[in-house]
Amino acid sequence: MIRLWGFRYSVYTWIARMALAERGLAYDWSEVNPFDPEAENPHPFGRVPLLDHDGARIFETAAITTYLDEAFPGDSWTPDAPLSRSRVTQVIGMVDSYGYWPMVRDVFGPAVFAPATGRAPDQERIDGGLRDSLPVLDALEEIAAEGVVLNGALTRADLHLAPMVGYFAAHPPAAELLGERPCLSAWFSQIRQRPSYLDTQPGLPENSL
Ligand SMILES: N[C@@H](CCC(=O)N[C@@H](CS)C(=O)NCC(=O)O)C(=O)O
Repeated sequence: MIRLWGFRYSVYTWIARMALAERGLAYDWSEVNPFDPEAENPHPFGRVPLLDHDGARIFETAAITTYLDEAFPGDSWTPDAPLSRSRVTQVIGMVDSYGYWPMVRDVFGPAVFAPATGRAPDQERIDGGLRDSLPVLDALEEIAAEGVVLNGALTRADLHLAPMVGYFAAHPPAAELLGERPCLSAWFSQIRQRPSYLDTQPGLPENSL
């Protein structure tokens, strides 16, 4: 039995759900808001997501997608060639270390999510997030242009990156920055059409303004 502990608006949870959808796996869902200090959260660092498969608990989204890749049948999301494998790890590492905070926490959160929940956008934070996203977008554009990964053959790099870019590009000035990077844009316009992406898209809170 598979159970995913996650928060419906969490970008990392979205990655795990997209991977589960790509593998065609059914799972039980436990909603936990990691920003609620009262919430009962099995994750030792108070984050989401966490996957439980027959009692084996896995956290860290890259570990979850690796597990789903290898434990269940389907096309491999890990290429064979050394450079491709390295690029997959590189994209995931860049997203985690340099992309998530500016693209999601500083841009999507204040520019898209906060206004949808009736809170005023913090423009200074958004501007800082847009600025800090630039080197990440440039490095990703270079990787997309090289074509070794982000090239249409699904890898764990695609799964890790698509929800991040999806949230980021929900803010029109961020979408413009993406549009200025043709190879990354072309990659995103393809991956955003996959059923696994569309079917797991979180949307915004229903009590939006
Ligand atoms: N390194 C973790 C990061 C997960 C993460 O940061 N998730 C966010 C939600 S998208 C979270 O739980 N944030 C709660 C917090 O920052 O306190 C992973 O790869 O799963």
